[in-house]
Amino acid sequence: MVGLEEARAEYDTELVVYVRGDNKSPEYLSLNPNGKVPTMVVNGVSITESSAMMIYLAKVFPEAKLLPFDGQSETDAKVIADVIWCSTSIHPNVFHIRLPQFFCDVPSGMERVREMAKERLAQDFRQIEDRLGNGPWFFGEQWSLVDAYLSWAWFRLNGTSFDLTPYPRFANMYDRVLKRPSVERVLAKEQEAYDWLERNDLMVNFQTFSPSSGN
Ligand SMILES: N[C@@H](CCC(=O)N[C@@H](CS)C(=O)NCC(=O)O)C(=O)O
Repeated sequence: MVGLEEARAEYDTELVVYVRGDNKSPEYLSLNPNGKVPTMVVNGVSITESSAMMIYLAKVFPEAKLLPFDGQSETDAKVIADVIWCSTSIHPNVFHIRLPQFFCDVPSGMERVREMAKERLAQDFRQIEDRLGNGPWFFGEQWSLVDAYLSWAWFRLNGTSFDLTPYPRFANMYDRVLKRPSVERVLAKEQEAYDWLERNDLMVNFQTFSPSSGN
């Protein structure tokens, strides 16, 4: 959504309510057979995987400078690798920390799942902290959707037992991302969705939510 806002694209959103099982409904699975969010539908074509969406938007809206593509196959491939790293390493590790019950149904094992994910994520966060040394953004001078994606991870981890204190540059980057007008607009829309979920008693409870609770 931040990419769409940065590009000033026209779009509609539809809430996928986990606790109601929306992401496993036949309608949703016909768009995204993985049963996960997000899904983006453009001109009747359904695009899954957040990394594919980010790369798609960067290509369709080059003037928005969503990713630092320069048209050189090799350097563009390196940018794509960083985007995919966010969705294949950072995102799943955040998921393991927030919802270990999705990966282990033995109560005594859940804390171990969380601990292992924290160890792996700490390695990723160290890399991010080092990259931000050439900042102010992940790719240097140019802000990108990777900064937004990483900020989502920070937001999700804030208040958990994952120690964020060794990453002051990352903390600073997160604060700057929150001030981008595109992000402010997205957060306002998200807040409306959260309020609606609360009012309708459909908010996910991270302690009790499990793969079967929505079905
Ligand atoms: N690789 C996917 C992962 C998406 C993902 O894990 N989404 C989570 C929410 S953050 C989800 O929908 N989980 C539901 C489930 O696993 O059943 C992407 O990057 O789009």
